Amino acid sequence: MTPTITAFERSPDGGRGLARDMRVRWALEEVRQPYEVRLLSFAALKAPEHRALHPFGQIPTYQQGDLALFESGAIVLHLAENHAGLLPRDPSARARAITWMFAALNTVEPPILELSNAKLLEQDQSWYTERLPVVRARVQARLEPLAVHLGQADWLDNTFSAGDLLMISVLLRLRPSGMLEAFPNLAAYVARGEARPAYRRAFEAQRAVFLANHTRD
Ligand code: GTB
Repeated sequence: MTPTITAFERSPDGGRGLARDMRVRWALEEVRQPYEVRLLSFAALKAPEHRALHPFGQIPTYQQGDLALFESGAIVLHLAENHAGLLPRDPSARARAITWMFAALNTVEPPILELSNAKLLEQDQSWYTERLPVVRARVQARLEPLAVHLGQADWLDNTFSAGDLLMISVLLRLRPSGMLEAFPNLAAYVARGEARPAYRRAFEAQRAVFLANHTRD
């Protein structure tokens, strides 16, 4: 049965692939699973019908038959566990790849999100310019050891996995800050992810939604 995911009808990311349906689309493309997309307005996100699928009233969700999931990380893990291509078969390598999925979402993403939120929501606060270097330093404190770990390798643990998919998705959110450029190996790692055919297909699919809604205005 073809799964259905949800995405923004009008994504505030302007078609740059930064909303979290993108990581689910990318995973679906990596495992070659066709999918459908149900687009939601901001009002529809908070309606009871959607909250029945996603208690927090957000995107993305994933439905396939009787199964309904929310949380992009859980959806990517579900896809990785049920299709070949996103997790190694060797149990230890598999556990390490899942560790990197958690590292992306639990350790690296929070300070990046804090930086995005500061820029988006706090610019007019009197304390903004004082706080910004503190928030940037927290991001830096995650990028430095990540860059050391990656070194000159292509991927975090030998072969491309769902850990890389999530880590690259998280790092992409940093691009407007210019902070990635200080780490050429991380910038190259992100570019390597973006160059994957599955990423390109996912990116074009989410961008097509933005362009369709944009030209209708
Ligand atoms: N932990 C959840 C997950 O990983 O699935 C978080 C889901 C989430 O934050 N969803 C956001 C949402 O639905 C969209 S992705 N927001 C609406 C709401 O909460 O009412 C976050 C996002 C939004 C915008 C940009 N952007 O403009 O660049 C990037 C990312």
